[in-house]
Amino acid sequence: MCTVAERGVEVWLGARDLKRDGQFTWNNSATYLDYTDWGPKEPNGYYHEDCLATHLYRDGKLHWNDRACAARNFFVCEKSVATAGCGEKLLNGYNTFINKDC
Ligand SMILES: [Ca+2]
Ligand SMILES: [Ca+2]
Repeated sequence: MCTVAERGVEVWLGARDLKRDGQFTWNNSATYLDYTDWGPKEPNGYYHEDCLATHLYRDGKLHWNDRACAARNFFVCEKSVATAGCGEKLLNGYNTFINKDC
């Protein structure tokens, strides 16, 4: 079940901008994001918020937020589509699971 995100809990998504502030790359491939879903006025953390997480905004939906990497969050794991059993297709052809089958 993916109910963690549905309740609005912050979840790490696996990207950061440690090398160049404001230029986020995926942790597993070092490629720049080819899709974004930033919340209003995000990313806003500059040098103090370097990791990508979800956040529940006033529209009632989860969008992206840059957040301090030392913050404690839930996390997602990804599996290739060929071996995936459920989940939401979110990133680069992979199904993303929230704390399930990790
Ligand atoms: Ca930053
Ligand atoms: Ca932020």
